[in-house]
Amino acid sequence: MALVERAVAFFMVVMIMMASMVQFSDAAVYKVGDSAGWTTIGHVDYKEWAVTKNFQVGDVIIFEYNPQFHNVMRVTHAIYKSCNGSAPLATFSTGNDSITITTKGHHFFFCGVPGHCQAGQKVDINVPRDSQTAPTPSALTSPTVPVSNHVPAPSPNEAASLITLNGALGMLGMAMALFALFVPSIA
Ligand SMILES: [Cu+2]
Repeated sequence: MALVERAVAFFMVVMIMMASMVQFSDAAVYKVGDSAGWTTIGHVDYKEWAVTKNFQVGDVIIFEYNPQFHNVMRVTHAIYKSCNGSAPLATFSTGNDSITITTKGHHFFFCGVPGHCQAGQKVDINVPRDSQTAPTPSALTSPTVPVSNHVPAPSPNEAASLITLNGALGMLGMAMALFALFVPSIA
């Protein structure tokens, strides 16, 4: 039954490839501040940096800095606005901190070294609730006009799962075609 075993093995490899592609296809890695990194030098505009990105759940945010001079604090919106570093949700201080975004909505970070947040070393990583639609720059720079981009139906979650399903079915079709080509050659 070598044929069946080889066919099964081949099919399992294809299924594993499909699963990994579906799971990781959207993830991206962003280094905060790009080449400037996480710093007060040069007054990097982290707000501008963030609004030009299309963050998604699963993306990895990297803060790169000299840990002698800076750190990273994840904070609430209220703390973010006040730049008060006394009660962060979490503190990172390795100088090369990778943070995976696991939920939609705003993720607020600043440097907890006194004066740095006030000097602009703060960033709001926003994964739009309606994140299947790429946000337009105008929607992000004027957050008081939120609903114009919303698609009424189906709900974003349904749309997202439909798109994922379609992608998976497409892959399955390709796998079946490959399988059909592969089987006669080992017979
Ligand atoms: Cu700092």
